[in-house]
Amino acid sequence: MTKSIRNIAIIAHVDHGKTTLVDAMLRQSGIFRANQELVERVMDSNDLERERGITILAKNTEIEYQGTKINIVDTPGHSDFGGEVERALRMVDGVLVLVDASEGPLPQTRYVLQKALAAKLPPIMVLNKIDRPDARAAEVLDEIYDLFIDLDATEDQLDFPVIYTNAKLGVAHLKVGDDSTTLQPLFEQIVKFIPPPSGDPAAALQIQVTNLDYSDFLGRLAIARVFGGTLLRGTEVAIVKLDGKIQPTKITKLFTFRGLERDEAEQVTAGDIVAIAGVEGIQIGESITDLANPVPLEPLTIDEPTLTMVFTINTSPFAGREGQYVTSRDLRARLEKELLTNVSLRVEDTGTTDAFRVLGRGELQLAILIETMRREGYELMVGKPEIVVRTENGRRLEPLELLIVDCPENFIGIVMELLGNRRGEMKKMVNHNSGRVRMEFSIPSRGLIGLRSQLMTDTRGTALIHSLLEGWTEYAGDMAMRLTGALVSDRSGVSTAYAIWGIQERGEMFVGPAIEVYEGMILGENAREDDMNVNVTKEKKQTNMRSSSADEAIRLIPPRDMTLEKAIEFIADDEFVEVTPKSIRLRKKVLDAKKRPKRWQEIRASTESA
Ligand SMILES: Nc1nc2c(ncn2[C@@H]2O[C@H](COP(=O)(O)OP(=O)(O)OP(=O)(O)O)[C@@H](O)[C@H]2O)c(=O)[nH]1
Ligand SMILES: [Mg+2]
Repeated sequence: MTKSIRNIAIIAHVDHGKTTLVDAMLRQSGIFRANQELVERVMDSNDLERERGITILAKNTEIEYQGTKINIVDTPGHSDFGGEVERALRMVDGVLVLVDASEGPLPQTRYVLQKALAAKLPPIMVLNKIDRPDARAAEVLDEIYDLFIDLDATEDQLDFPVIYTNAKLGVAHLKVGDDSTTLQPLFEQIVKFIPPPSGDPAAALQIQVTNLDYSDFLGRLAIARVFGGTLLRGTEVAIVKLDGKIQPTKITKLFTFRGLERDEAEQVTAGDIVAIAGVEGIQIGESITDLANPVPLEPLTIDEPTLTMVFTINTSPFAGREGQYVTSRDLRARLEKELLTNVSLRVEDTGTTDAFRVLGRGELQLAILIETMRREGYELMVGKPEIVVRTENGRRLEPLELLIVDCPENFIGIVMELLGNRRGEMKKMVNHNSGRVRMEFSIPSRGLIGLRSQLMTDTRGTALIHSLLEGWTEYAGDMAMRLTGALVSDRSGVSTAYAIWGIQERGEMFVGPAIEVYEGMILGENAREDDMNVNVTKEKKQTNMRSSSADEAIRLIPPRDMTLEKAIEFIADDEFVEVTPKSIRLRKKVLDAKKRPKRWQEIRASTESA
């Protein structure tokens, strides 16, 4: 009586339309009432996903097509969340590889395809956004074949079906321009081409956890794939921990997916994707098997983190004013909780109990974690992101990226110079004769820190950049860092318009008037290379004499809005970003101006000793 099942993941480069396609699939599967109001990109359900319009976490859903149950995992396309894709691939038997019919394959297309091919998952190629006026489906398909060949795909793997879609309208075509008006051709290909899950319902129980969820009533829920056997509600089973230890437990509830809902089930069988309650303490990658005959599955292994940032308790003079959780114990507990679900993150202790080294895949991944924490009421400080360096056989190695920059022709020179300073090496340049060029560089990951904002400034917001971890390379030596110093407050007080008016010609301000400041807080970017201490609290002297200059109207330039990501990109080694639920402040690590080493002396000394 087991229904026919297909398990698929949708993978692609960022923004190529995965979540939009899942929307259309859900709508057309008849799972919603005809008049049911649905938000756009319904799977992007958490606040930060909706605000930013990107997917951060991989999520499961399910649809029915002519009696076949199709479990779908929507995955994020941004490279910082690649760990989500790696773990989603463990759940499925095939993938939809989406490619924007105008942009073509980009670095994350390569990354996810490589992972899918390595896992021997058959791909269906979906060329999306065929409605774009600049769509070039035929050319893009050629680029995709080239990519497969480049990735050493086997003959079989090259034999993939191709579907052309407009995910926004919910239309799929087998040939560009055929008369289809629905996604039916896509559903058909999924059922026809993606193999049904293997696994025998009568075999020994083998389940692997690939995600965690939490319910107030049921506690921890394991989202898992049943690889073999049948699991009945209420049975005693064994959790095989990552270290091989066995923990007996009783399954209290079982759920299968249906659209955006979950249905309670009495039993689940090999092939299905399920949510399981009664597994307190279970972790991602662990197995659930028979108690009498435990046969655990291989634990999940995923790529190592490449970027690290130190998270510290807030030691600023304003600490504890705006947040609820401020102690090192709070910070530790929160980071440990994050590790349960965020498989690509690591946390290490440092020499002190007040600071933790957090390792991840990129600046955005860590910024999302920090933003989530501040919304939950945490206060903390973070230091400049650093690249993870490895030593192998006495050689110092650092991660290397493939970087693609797409920009208007007239910025080629500027982009090349900027990347040259960051030890980027140009490998290829393609001109599609659209006025824009696409350049490929090989560059140490270090060179990407803070690159995005600088590139945006230098190309007036027109450049698109994408990167992909390529491997490890010999440490490339020093790299140009921020060339400017900071404008630093020399005292505590409240900023005044009059004082800012006097300071603003020195550089660019980050604070406006009537802001409370403290000694050592960064007020702006100095135009020169050293730091400058300034008094931003100065009041205008009252005077009886009228002078034309004193009465000159005070014109303030609006301060640069330092978002969390901009602040993280900006800070130097001797600076922190202070994060609270209400504020983002930048500060020097040493607040006392008299004790603070001069920035350049300090940095030179540290690079000489390294
Ligand atoms: N013109 C056009 N736009 C589309 C189509 N499909 C998606 N889009 C738009 O592309 C943008 C990105 O869509 P998403 O569905 O969020 O892309 P995604 O692949 O899920 O993005 P990430 O999860 O962040 O990697 C949105 O503005 C969509 O409206 C399409 O077929 N045609
Ligand atoms: Mg998405």
